[in-house]
Amino acid sequence: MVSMGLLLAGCSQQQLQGFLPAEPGTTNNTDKVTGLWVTSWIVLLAVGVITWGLTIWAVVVFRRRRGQTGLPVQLRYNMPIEIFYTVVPLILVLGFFAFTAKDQADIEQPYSAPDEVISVYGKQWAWDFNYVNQNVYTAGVQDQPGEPGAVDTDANSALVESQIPTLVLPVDKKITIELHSRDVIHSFWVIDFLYKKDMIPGKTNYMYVTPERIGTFAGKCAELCGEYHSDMLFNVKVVSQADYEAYTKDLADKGFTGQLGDDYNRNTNLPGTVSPLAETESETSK
Ligand SMILES: [Cu+2]
Repeated sequence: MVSMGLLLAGCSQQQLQGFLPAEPGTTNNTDKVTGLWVTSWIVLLAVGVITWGLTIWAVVVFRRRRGQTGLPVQLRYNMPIEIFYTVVPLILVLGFFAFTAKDQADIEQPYSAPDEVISVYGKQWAWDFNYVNQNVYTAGVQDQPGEPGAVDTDANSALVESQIPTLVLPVDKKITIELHSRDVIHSFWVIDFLYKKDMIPGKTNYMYVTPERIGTFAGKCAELCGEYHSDMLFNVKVVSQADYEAYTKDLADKGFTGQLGDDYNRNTNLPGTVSPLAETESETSK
């Protein structure tokens, strides 16, 4: 334990958190995720060291020596070893499962009284953000073919950096994020929040998060969703409550009031929607 402490004392912050991007305390969940990640690696490296050690030991001790011929002594099985390598992995797998399930249940625990509700729509290839409590919104500019833009990985599309949508969130507030899609499956990923979740047409997914660090964090779509998927970027700006109020008030003053709801979805073939063609066909067949 002491040697472990010494070993860890020599580590940089980046190494201590297993090279995950977020700084400690970025959200109420990041330290939990980092802890699970780092502890898993320590356990797995210990398993690795024991396994590599035993392998090298067996290779060296039981190597064929000069003058030896024929096969070595053949063993059918060794009961203690059989039990050891059945029980230990079982304990490891159950342990990983239990700790993961516990952290996941914590992270997925809905807020009974969120301070803010944000309704996000993913669309090819941008984001609409609805600030539900303030009844204001921002509409992301959809990337499209055109002159090459500043952030392009793709020479034929027109997105420029200033057009990347920004989601503004107040610090230290409980936020419920509703995730929707207007067309195909996307995935809402804020890298430094160490969490992402799919946005599925016709279904609402939820994320519950309390941002705890003021700053700007990069977000992107994490589900291949078509030609300009790589330009489906956004920023999350975590600000003070006062700045948040000023931002949403400014949106209201500029006339961005109301919500961009399902009526802008591109899909019309969801369950319960009848195709206009099917209606005329049934009319003519009468
Ligand atoms: Cu996408």
